[in-house]
Amino acid sequence: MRIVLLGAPGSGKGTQAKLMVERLGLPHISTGVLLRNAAKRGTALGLKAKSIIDKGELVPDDIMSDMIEERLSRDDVADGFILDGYPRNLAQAKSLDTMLDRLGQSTDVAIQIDVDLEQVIRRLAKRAKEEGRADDSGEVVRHRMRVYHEQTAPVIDYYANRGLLTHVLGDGTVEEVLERILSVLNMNQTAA
Ligand code: B4P
Repeated sequence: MRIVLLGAPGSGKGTQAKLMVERLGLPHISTGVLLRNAAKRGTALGLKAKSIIDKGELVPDDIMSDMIEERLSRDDVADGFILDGYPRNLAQAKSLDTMLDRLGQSTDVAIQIDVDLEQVIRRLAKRAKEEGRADDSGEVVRHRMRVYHEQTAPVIDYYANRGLLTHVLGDGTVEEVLERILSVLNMNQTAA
């Protein structure tokens, strides 16, 4: 199963993807994690990405498509994946389809996790205190939300128009949200 997780920053994509790995046995591909790991390693790409992430901007599409193409070409994703944080704009959505097409694959479902703005701002403020991520505080969060509404939100319609979109309410505990996701995937029997 090839799953794309969509949602605003702080909606729970990364949190849910980690739990879904245990339940579904699929690899988790997070572009945020790939970028932060590259930054920690101090590669030229990682350092460039860090300066962009810390401002709340999107990393350029060509960097992201190279990164995703390399990751999707590995053997462990042959039977599926949970993609978290990509695509983040329409160009990336089209690019993903082209890449999957070349591999003889396609997206099976896109899950949009819906959470209201106040709640995501509260969650990111809490994470800023706990983990010190530079992009989780103050004006940078507000900018990330603007970028999300302008560039990422249109991706929801892209998948809706292809009949692949399902919405899940992201309010409540992480376990409640996980059960809703497994339920839309018809996997809730395994969640008991
Ligand atoms: P990401 O790492 O994807 O950051 P994120 O959107 O904040 O999501 P994340 O998965 O970390 O957090 P979650 O909502 O699970 O991206 C970071 C940056 O990288 C982007 O801004 C961009 O600059 C760059 N980037 C990444 N992909 C890119 C792309 N494709 N193109 C260009 N640039 C790209 O969790 C947030 C917090 O909420 C956590 O503290 C969690 O514990 C909490 N939480 C989650 N669910 C909860 C619940 N139910 N209740 C209470 N708290 C909850």
